[in-house]
Amino acid sequence: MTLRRSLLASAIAVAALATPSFGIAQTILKAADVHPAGYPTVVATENMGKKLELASNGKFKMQMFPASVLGDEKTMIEQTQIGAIQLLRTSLGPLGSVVPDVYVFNMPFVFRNETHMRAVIDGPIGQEILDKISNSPARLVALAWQDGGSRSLYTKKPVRTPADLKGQKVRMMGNPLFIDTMNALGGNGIAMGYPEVYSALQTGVIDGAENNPPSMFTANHYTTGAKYYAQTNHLIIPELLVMSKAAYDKLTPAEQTLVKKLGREAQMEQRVLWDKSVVEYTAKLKAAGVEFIEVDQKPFFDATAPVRAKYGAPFTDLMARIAAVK
Ligand code: GTR
Repeated sequence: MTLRRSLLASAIAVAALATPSFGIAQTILKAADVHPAGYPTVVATENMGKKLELASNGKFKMQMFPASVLGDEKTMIEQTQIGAIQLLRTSLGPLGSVVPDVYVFNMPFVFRNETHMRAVIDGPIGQEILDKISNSPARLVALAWQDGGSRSLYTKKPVRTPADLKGQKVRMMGNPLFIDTMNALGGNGIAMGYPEVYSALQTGVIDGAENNPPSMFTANHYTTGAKYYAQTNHLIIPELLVMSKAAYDKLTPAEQTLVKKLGREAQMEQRVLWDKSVVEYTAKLKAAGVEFIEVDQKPFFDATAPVRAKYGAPFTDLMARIAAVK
């Protein structure tokens, strides 16, 4: 049994042994995240759990499994689908392979900037995508959005234009759209789970990766020699809090409303924590010697046009609506 599998097994055992509190059986909700304790998504989800415990008089208790202890995102999405994990904070990246409707938010440069992305997810389009996930056969209930900022490239050799990516192996999230994106930019996209990226950078299996500053710092990727951060902002991918449908269906209608309300509060709380963490971790990366390179986004935008054409074909109306959001 691998360490992850045995952790998962003990997590299930903990849930089965849940002790009654206040005279009622207590339900343990296992929550999971690839990020470590203290990361904005983890803190906001934990606080949601505390509020849920209080509002339900102890009927529900959340137990957080951070730092990928239950596996990479793809594995955790599967575990949430089958009900072994009840609450998951995940990027929409790996979810694209499970619910193709979310591809529209996975495309490079589909949002003008983060303000535009927030306006879209806070409005009717954001709700439509949440509903599409919940109504899909994936057995997931999309509770609320989370913020993952903008993803930029970090490599061992500096990148200023797409031509500089030639011959560079760059880790992308597991979703063919992202591999196509990197290949369209001229590099070699390599799909890999988040927990493997650090050692792949260290051993030279890959030459770079792409992410936001808080992830680059907290996952220690900056210590591997990938110290050139080219600010391409090529992907602005909203993140998500999902509940296993198996767990959601066991709730009363009032509890379902409560979980959605608290999910929405977690969204707003995380956003504040997120903005602070981007400032904090950008400063830490710079202090650690990471060179932030300003790049002209236009050649990166132009090179990825075929990806938007290919994956955006089923979403042309929706993309026009997204572009029209101020
Ligand atoms: C982070 C994101 C995670 C995960 C990770 C990755 O920015 O918050 O959910 O998707 O990137 O690159 O795998």
